[in-house]
Parts: sequence; structure tokens; C-alpha cells
Amino acid sequence: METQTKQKLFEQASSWVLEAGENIRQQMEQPFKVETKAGPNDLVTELDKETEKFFVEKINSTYPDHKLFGEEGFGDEIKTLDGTVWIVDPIDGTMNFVHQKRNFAISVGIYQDGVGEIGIIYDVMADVLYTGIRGEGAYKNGKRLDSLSKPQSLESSILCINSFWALRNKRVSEEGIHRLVEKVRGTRSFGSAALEFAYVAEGIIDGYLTMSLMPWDIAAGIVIVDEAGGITTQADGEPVNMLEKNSILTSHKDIHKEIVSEYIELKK
Ligand code: 2AM
Ligand code: CA
Repeated sequence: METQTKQKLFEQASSWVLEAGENIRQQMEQPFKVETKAGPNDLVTELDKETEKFFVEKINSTYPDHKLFGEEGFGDEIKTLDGTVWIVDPIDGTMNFVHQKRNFAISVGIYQDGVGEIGIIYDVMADVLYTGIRGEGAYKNGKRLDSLSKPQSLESSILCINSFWALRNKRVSEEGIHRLVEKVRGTRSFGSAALEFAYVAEGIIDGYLTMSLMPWDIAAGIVIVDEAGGITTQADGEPVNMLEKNSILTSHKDIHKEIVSEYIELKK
């Protein structure tokens, strides 16, 4: 994507994200309906849907040739990543949104022919905007993120890991995960994949390991972590597939290989 086009698209996308965040802050004071989707832990609210529709309308009227791939399904049916595709999670961390009224984010990744060009993650209640533009660095509220250039060891790392996945999952041996949890300095779990990616990019956590995320949970985060100097793959080190569910390991470069080779054991 041409630099000037990308810059304009970035500015437009950022202003919509901030506007959507302002709408959420205003409306969340009113009572809203909470529904479940796939199960009792899979929540959706009117504000998730309304926020996705906001992006669909803006993108359709401004960039009719762009597509939107979003969690709530108001966008396009996406079978390939050809062309310009906005991969949007209107509220990432919906459980936090419902229970805590904080620690949730709007996540927007813009991909051109499958390549992540722009990543925007907005921590709505903290009013913090994490951004990345391919080839131009990662930023937090406009300030360059550069702490991933410092060396990092696993012993001194904080790892984000969802206890649910660490205790029970179909793909990876729990024994390896348990050894990993004992090896690192500490573990955390914030409940918003987008924010966990943003924190890796910021260097306030060193890695995030999880067994099942959808493209809209990770599209923006991958661009931002890449631009901050980190690396993202599936948990077994294979490349991420942006059209499917993935396991994810996103981290500082220095600890990524060691986690994959020493601690991730695929179940037979
Ligand atoms: P969401 O809030 O947009 O649904 C919580 O650990 C993180 O994982 C959140 O980013 C959440 O996104 C995502 N998540 C929750 N359940 C999931 C599932 N079944 N598959 C994929 N991602 C999920
Ligand atoms: Ca969501």
C-alpha cells in the first residue's frame, strides 16, 4: 500500500475508533441488554453490535471497495483476504465490559491482500490508543514503543496466559504449560486479547500464550507487536492463518523460540 494512502487511511480509521469509543463511554451508563452466543461464557451486548454497525456504515459509505470482517457478522462474508479488508472486533473483552466496565478495547486491523498494514487498539476506558503502521513503528498515544529492543530472558518474563486454557485444552500438553508457568517470573491474565497484544508491544508483559483466538481478536495486535519488534505465531511456531481460529504465542523475540521448543508439546 502506498505510504500516503496508508497514512490517510490510518488517520481516518483512528478517528472512527476514537468516535466509537466515545459512543461506548456515553452509552454504557444506560442499562444495556446482555445476551449469550455459543455458551454462557460467550457474551454479546447491544453495544458490541451497534459499534460494529458503526464501522460497517462508515466503511461502506467512504470506501465502498473495502470489506469488513467482524465478530458480530454485520460485515462481509470473508473467504479470502484479497483487496483491503478491515478486521474488526467492536468490543474485545466483552466479559470485562459487562462485569468490570473497563479493560476492554476496540480492535481494528487493516489488511491489504493478506498483509497487515495498520493496527489500532483502543483501551476505551483508559483512553489509550495503541497503533502500528507496517514499516513505520508502533506507538502508544503517539509515543514510539521501543522497549522490545532490550534483551529479555524467560526467567525474568511475565507471561499472559488464560488459566482456562492452561488447565484444559485439546491441542497442547498441559504438563509443558505447567513447566512454563513455573519457569517464568509471573503470569497474568487480562481477559482482552487485543490489550494483551498491546501490552506485549509496550513491553509491560513479555509474552501472551493462548489456545484459541479468532482473526478479529489478533489482526490489529499482530501489526502492533511486529512493529514494536516482537513476534507472533501459532503456539507451535507455525504461521498464523488470518481466516481461521488460531492458537497464539505473541512475545518478545528473545523468548519466543525457547517457549515453542522447550514448553509447547502438541498432543498426539
Ligand atoms: P471477546 O471478548 O471479543 O469475545 C479472553 O480471554 C479473550 O479471548 C478475549 O479477547 C475474547 O474476545 C477472546 N475469546 C473469548 N472466547 C473465545 C473463543 N471461544 N474463541 C476465540 N476467542 C475467544
Ligand atoms: Ca468481541
